[in-house]
Amino acid sequence: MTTGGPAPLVTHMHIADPSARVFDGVLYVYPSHDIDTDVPKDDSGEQFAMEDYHVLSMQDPAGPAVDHGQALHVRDVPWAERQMWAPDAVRKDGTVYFYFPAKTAEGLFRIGVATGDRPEGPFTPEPEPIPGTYSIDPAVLPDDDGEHYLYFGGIWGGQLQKYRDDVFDDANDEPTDGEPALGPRVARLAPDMKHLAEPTREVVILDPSGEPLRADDHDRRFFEGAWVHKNAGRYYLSWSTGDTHLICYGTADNPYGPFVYQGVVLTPVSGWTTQHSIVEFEGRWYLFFHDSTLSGGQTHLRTVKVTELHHDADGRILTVNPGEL
Ligand code: FUB
Repeated sequence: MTTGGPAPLVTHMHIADPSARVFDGVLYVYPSHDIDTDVPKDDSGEQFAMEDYHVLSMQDPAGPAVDHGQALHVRDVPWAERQMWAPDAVRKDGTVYFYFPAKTAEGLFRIGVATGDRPEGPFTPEPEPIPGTYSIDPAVLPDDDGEHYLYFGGIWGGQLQKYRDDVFDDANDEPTDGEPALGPRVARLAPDMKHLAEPTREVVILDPSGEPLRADDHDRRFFEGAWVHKNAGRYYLSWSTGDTHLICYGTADNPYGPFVYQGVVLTPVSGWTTQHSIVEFEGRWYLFFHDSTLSGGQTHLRTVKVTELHHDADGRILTVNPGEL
């Protein structure tokens, strides 16, 4: 694990899982808001006990970042009980749609949506989670034709391994050995942005040889934190590999995939989790990511950073090594 890198966006609170968006020429960052907790650490991530969200804004990636205060609290979400994990937000026709995962009283992650008039919130949640959604880490691609695609999913604590074809069975588990790895889920959003327009489908990630990545390929297989950006007409899916602490990416010619594995976006940071977003601002690309440097390595107390990201002439992403920043 490495330490160092760029300065934290803010130091007065711990934040993670940054989804960066540009509205009206201003950068907005939608992160998780980490808190300290006595909950014992486990592989299900119970120690990630977040209760609310704050939104940051930046006039420029060089900073400073302004904290706009609490935008949504779990107590105001009728269906949610705990663990407000990685969110995202997009704007359509003047309304900002804020997507977030949280656990119900039954302990199952669902994905909700809340709306507001301003990018910084506050956001008013819908009374029920989005029908047909489950697991964690929602991320929305606003495509050039006006359609929006919702990606989500994460294995282990993110519970994706409990589902097959959108159906939950507690007996389901992560595929093993040579079986194909699970991919994130994707569905086009309905015009109201609060429902799926279609059943979700699995996003398949292929090795360049054409074979699906295998479940035992821990250096490349999808774990959590899907993000899709579009550059020069190509769709780029990037994701965390979880227990090997990489952000990898693949490309496709459409939002559903299959995506073909291309390489590493970000090498391991300080802390167990790694999460990110990729956004274009004033003609340059930026990678927002988190690490645990501010808390001295405590995985559930993270901080968000940003660095410029480069695509080469062939569209390949140049790997970011936090130790070299
Ligand atoms: O922040 C809680 C979870 O940790 C996120 O949902 C995952 O992506 C990982 O960063």
